[in-house]
Amino acid sequence: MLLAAPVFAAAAELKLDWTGGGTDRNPGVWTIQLTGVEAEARGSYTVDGGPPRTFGPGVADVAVPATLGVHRIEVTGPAGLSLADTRTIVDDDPTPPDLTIEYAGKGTRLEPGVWMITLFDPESPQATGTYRVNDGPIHPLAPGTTVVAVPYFPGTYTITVTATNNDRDSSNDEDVVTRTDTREVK
Ligand SMILES: [Ca+2]
Ligand SMILES: [Ca+2]
Repeated sequence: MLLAAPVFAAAAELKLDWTGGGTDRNPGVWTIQLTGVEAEARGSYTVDGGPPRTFGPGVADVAVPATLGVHRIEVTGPAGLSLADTRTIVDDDPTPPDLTIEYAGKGTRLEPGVWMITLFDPESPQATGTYRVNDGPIHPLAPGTTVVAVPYFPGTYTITVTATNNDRDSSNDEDVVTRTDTREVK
């Protein structure tokens, strides 16, 4: 008795993976992988209930939407295969930089003093700022500590410091903080 020739038909397989940061800065990518099917086999996927899109054998990358909130992909392959995945996208930096102004001095013409501005944002190292004294020129400010001399002429001086996390993945994403300090020099 002859045995029937073995059939080496590969099993159809559908995979769905995700890599990324899960943030609006780096929402990530879903990877659909379809193997073990005929070259003309097709599947389809939808993102957030949108229009279905077709994919074939091999690998297909699908960008996760960068908008905040929950995003879901639903994948349907041939042979009744189906998979789904849900990701929640959060803001990579929901806070303005830490910004402080410290003063050291005596408020006299001999020792008008200095302002020490410290700008730091743990989530956004690219944070920047500006400062100005009264209505004077606006100076750029980098992360770290910056020392600004108080003018030595008698008068009242206000330093205004504004800092941003430069987080602009969407409208209303940026976070800005402003601080002031006023000193009198006699
Ligand atoms: Ca952001
Ligand atoms: Ca921040």
